[in-house]
Parts: sequence; C-alpha cells; structure tokens
Amino acid sequence: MTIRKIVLIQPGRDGRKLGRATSEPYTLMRLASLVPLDIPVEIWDEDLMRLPIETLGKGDLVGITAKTLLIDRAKAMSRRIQQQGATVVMGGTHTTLVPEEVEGWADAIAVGEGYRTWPQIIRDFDAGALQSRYVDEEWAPLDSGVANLQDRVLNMVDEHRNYWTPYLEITRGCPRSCTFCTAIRVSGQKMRLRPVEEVVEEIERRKLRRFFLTDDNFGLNFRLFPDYMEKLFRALAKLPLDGWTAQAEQMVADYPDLLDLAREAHLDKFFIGFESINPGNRKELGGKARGDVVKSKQVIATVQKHGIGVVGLFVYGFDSDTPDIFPTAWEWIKDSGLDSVSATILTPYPGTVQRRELLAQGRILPHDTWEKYNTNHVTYVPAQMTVEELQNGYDWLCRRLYSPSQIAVRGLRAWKRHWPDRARQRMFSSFSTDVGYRWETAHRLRKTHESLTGKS
Ligand code: B12
Ligand code: SF4
Repeated sequence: MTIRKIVLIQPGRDGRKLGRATSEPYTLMRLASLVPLDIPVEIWDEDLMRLPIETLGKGDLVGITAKTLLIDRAKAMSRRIQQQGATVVMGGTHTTLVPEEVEGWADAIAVGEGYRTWPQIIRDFDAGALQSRYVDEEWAPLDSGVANLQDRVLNMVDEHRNYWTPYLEITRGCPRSCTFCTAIRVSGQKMRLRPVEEVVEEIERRKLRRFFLTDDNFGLNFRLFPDYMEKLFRALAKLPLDGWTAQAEQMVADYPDLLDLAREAHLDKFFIGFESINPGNRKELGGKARGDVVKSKQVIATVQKHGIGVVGLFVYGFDSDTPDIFPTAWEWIKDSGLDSVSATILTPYPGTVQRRELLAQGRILPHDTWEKYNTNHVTYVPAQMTVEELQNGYDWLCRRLYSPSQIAVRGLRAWKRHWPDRARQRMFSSFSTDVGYRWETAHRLRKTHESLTGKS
C-alpha cells in the first residue's frame, strides 16, 4: 500500500482560552518531524479545530496520542476513523501503561517512545506489513537528532499564534521511583540529554521568547550533570529570552552557583515537587521530598533569593493524610512565600506501584470511564478519610488557593521581585500559572455542579 497521507491527532479537552489553546501538541510535532519529507503529514489538535474525520480514507495512516484521562475520547475517535477505512496507531502514556487495553481497538499500538518505532510503523504500513504492536523501552539517546523539529511542522502548527506557551524538551528521564509516578514509565529512569548546540539552534529557529520545559526532573541534573547545566545556562544566557520554566526537586537550593547561572539564563520559575507537608508520607515520595515543612520554606526562600520564582506542587490523599491536612496546608501555603501553587489529588494511574498496592487492598473505586483520572477527582478509597472528605477538602482548598485575592497576593509578590529591570517581561508569567489553575478549578466545579443539578 502507498501512503496517501499521515495525520497525527491530539484529542481535545480544554478548547481555546482567549483565542489560544493551552496544550501545544509537542509530542505530535516531534512525531511529525520523524516523517520523511516526501510523505504529506498533518497535525489535528481537537482543542483548535473540528476534526474532519470524514475526509480520511484508505491509504491514510492516523496516529493518536492520549494520556489516561483522554483515552476514552481517543477510543471513540479510533472507531470512527477505522469506519472510514483509514488505519489507526495509538501511542502515548496510556498505551504504554496498559497496552493490552488499547490493542483491541486500534490497528497497531506503540508502547514506549516513538523515535525508533514510529519510522518503522510508517515503513511497514507503506509496505503493507503493519504489525499489531511496536515496543521501544530502550530509551534512545537524544543526541542523534531524534528530537529536532522540522520547519514544515513549525509552519503547520504556527505555535506563536495558536498556543499560550511553547514546549521544549532538553533532558528526559528520572532515576527516582516515587510510587505514584507514571512519567518514569514513559520517559525511563535513565536521564538523557540533548546537545546544548541543538537546543540553542531550535530555540532560535522557533523564535522562542518563553517556553515550558517538558523535562520531568530538570533540576536533578544540577546534581547529576553540573557541567552540562553550566554549559546550557551560559548558552541560554546569550539568547533574547523573556523567561522559561522547568520542573525540579528541592535539592536545587543546594547549588547556589548554578541557581545564579540559571537566573542569568532567564529561567523564570521552578515547579518544585514538595508533594506533601505531612512527614508521615515520606516513604511514598521516592526519596526526593520528606514532608519537612521547615526545610521546604528554606528552599523557597533560597531559590527566590537567587531571583527565581517557585511554584509549589502538592499531592493530597496519601495514606497518612487525614481531613486536617487541608486547613493545615492552607495555613502553611499562605505563609510559605510561594509564587504559585498546584494542588492535585493522588491518582493511582495504571502501571504504578501505588495502583498495584491499592488494587491488592481492594481500594480502587469502580469506574466506567478514565475521564476522572485527571488528578482532581478521587478514584480510590483513602486510608484515613472518606472519599467525600478527600474530595470536599480538596475542593475547599482549591477555592481558597485560587481566589482572586490570593492570586493577586502571590502574583504581585512574584512580580515585585523582578522590579524594575525585568518587570515588563515578567508581568504575564507572574500571574499566568495561578490563573491557569483557577480556570481549571472553576471549570471542574462548574461541571460537578451541572452533573449534580442536571443544569448546564
Ligand atoms: C508537557 C506535559 C503536559 C502539558 C500538556 C502536554 C500536552 N500537549 O498535552 C500540560 C502542562 C498542559 C499538561 C497537563 C496535564 N498533564 Co501532563 N505532562 C506533560 C509531560 C511533563 C511531558 C509530555 C511531553 O510533551 N513530553 C515530550 C514528548 C516528546 O514525549 P512524549 O509525550 O512522551 O511522546 C513520546 C512517546 O510517548 C511516544 N508517543 C506518544 N504519543 C504517541 C503516539 C503515537 C502514534 C506513537 C507512535 C508514539 C507516541 O513517542 C513520543 C516520542 O518518543 C508529561 C510527563 C511525561 N514525561 O510524559 C506529563 C503527563 C503526560 N501529564 C500528566 C497529567 C496527569 C496531566 C494533567 C491531567 C495534570 C493536571 N492536573 O491537570 C493535565 C491534563 C491536560 C490535558 N489537556 O490532557 C501525566 C499523565 C498520566 C497518565 N497516565 O495519563 C504525565 C505522564 C505526568 C505524570 N503525572 O506522571 N501536561
Ligand atoms: S521525582 Fe518526579 S519524575 Fe521522578 S519519579 Fe518522582 S514524581 Fe516521577
């Protein structure tokens, strides 16, 4: 069979906000860039467009990516596409975590990374020899050009017009083993690095002024690869960037010289996984956080002293948490000096140690859709609270955290730190993270209200 065209689909969730979508289809941009230039390729992002599935037919190869919460949507889409005569390949987080669930309703599945399997899938489809399952969990080195974005893909996506924040990957993987983490199944436990020259070239070619790093634990490289980090920061310092954000753990505070270099490299804020303010949850946190509230405050102050903002990431519902965790967390966070806050409910994703344990204890709640696996719904029976106590306590906390007055307090505090030299560039970023979480919370609470009252 000769390929007519390749279409890559990102199922939608949030639509546009003020004209742009929040989730850039970076995964698909990378996969589209692996397609040989003589084969037409399109990216369809359901947040931006109605998907013209009726135009698909025989000879079309359709790749769909989906996290767990969007897998049901992907399934419905796959069925419609197959009815058109096109061929569907499913990949991404959920497929990697539970391949046996997905392979029943796609022509082929890609488990793990796509750098080697996706080009193979294209070749096999073209030769009429598509297999049903492709696996790559060997964690290909990122210094062989696999991460580069093609110009035709950048032109097609038009990222500055269509998306709020461009994404970029510089390193990938995390050697830790938090019991609730799925990212390590998707990106591996071996840290891999892109060549600094390649990263700089991509930032310049994409004309990026701001970006969000998709790296799961960029900060851990302060300890693992300090020379690489120094080289990276010195190179980024020369670029005309307004600011960028990265995920990290608390130990970045132990590296003052690298923090200074990071600030000069225009790093604006770290998303730091504090995870819990309850030391009883230590064993579930893979050695990176210990629920030590005194240390956490010191970390926030140290990182901020070096001119970098801190977004605190917290998870609620671990086995040592009781209903008191919510008022305690609220008081602590108010007083913590954090610039923004992300609160999530523990979510036992398939493929995690956590889920295996909860299943063995009969504590996973029955579900007929994966939609609730979005980190703000309770999907299991907590150890020391009822399901309602966890959900209501969490909603109570979110209402307080994302009230306009709290967002203003945290945002102004962050913005003041950049006064006067970088105040203009940092105006947007000082408030944007919290405002995004507020949108998400308001949307969720509205949906809950509608489902309870039957009104929309
Ligand atoms: C960037 C990111 C986001 C971005 C959006 C990304 C997007 N476009 O949807 C933001 C910040 C908005 C976000 C939000 C959320 N995210 Co997120 N996110 C990530 C992160 C950090 C990186 C993903 C990424 O772009 N990587 C870079 C690309 C190049 O790699 P990749 O996606 O892994 O793709 C490779 C392979 O997987 C494979 N592949 C993937 N798809 C396909 C398809 C085919 C056909 C083939 C052949 C191959 C293939 O090939 C690619 C190249 O090798 C991951 C963590 C991780 N490491 O996966 C979490 C992660 C995907 N997110 C997660 C979650 C839970 C969420 C939220 C629900 C969080 C929340 N509380 O709201 C929301 C959901 C939003 C939504 N609309 O879906 C979970 C998903 C868990 C699960 N089982 O589903 C992850 C794994 C993090 C975690 N907690 O463990 N996220
Ligand atoms: S530190 Fe982060 S990326 Fe690493 S295992 Fe823990 S949750 Fe996953």
